[in-house]
Amino acid sequence: MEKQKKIALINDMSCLGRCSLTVAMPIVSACGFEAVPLPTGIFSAHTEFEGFVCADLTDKMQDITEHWKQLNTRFDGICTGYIATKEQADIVKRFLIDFKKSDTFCVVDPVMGDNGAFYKRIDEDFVNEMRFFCSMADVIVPNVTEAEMLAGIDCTKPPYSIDHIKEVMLKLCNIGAPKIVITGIESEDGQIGCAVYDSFTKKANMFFTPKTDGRFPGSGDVFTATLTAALMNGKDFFDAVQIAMGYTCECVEKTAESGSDRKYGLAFEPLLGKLIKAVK
Ligand code: PXL
Repeated sequence: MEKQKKIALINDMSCLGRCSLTVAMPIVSACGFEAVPLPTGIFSAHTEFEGFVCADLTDKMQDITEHWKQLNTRFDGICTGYIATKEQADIVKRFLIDFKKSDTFCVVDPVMGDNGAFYKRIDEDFVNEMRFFCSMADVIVPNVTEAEMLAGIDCTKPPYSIDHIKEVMLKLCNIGAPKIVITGIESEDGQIGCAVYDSFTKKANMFFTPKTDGRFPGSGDVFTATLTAALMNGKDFFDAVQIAMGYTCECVEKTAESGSDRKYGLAFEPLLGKLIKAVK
C-alpha cells in the first residue's frame, strides 16, 4: 500500500449539526487520508442552535501542537476552518510556521462571515490575521462575503453580478494565495456556483449549477473537505472544484428531499461511496 498521507484539520468540533470537524474528518478519511484534528473548541451544537454551550480549547491547542512537535509529526496537508479568537489565530499562525514544509499542501477556509455580514467576533484585526493565513495557503476558499472582506471591499448581498465577482477576484489575487476559489456565488439568474483562479496558469473560470432554495449550514465545510481530498489525490485544480461542487450539490439535494431539519447539516454520509470513486 502507498504511504498514507496525514492531514491536520484545524477546526471546531460542533457535536450536533454536521459541520466543521464532524464533516471534514469522515470525508478526508473516506478519501483515504489520515485525519488529524486540532480542535479549536467543542460546541454542543453549532452556533445557529439556540442555547449552544462551548468549551474553548485555546490553551489545549498550544499543548497539543507542542506534543506533536516533540513527536516530530509531519503533515502532508493542513486545512484550516473555524478559528474563534485572535489568540487562537496566533496559535494557528505558529502552527503554520512550524508545520508547513515546502511539500505540505495548505487549504485555508477564512471563516469570517456570510451573506454580506461579519460574524460577531470578527473585527479588522481578525481580517488581517486571515490575510496572513491566506498568504501562506496553496488554496483559499472564501465565500463571497469573506472574499470581499479580505479584498477590502464593502460587503454586498446576493445576487452577485459576474462583474462584481471579477472585481473581487482581481483584488484577492494580491493576497498571495496562488489558487483561489470563491464559493457560494448566488448569480442573478438563480444559480449557485464558484469562481476560480489559478495564478500558475493564469486561468480563471466560473462553474454554476441550479440552486436548491434555502440555507444549508455546513455545506461550505463539505465543499472544502472534498476539495482538499480531491487536490491531495492529485486531481487538477478546476476538476477538483467541480468534483467538490458536484458532491456538495448532490448532498444538498438529498438533504432537501429527505425533509430533515436543515440545521442538522447535510446528509453527506450515504453519498460517500460515490465520492470515493470520484476523487480516485
Ligand atoms: O461552518 C459552519 C460552522 C462551523 N463552526 C461553528 C458554527 C458554524 C456555523 O454556524 O457555528 C461553531
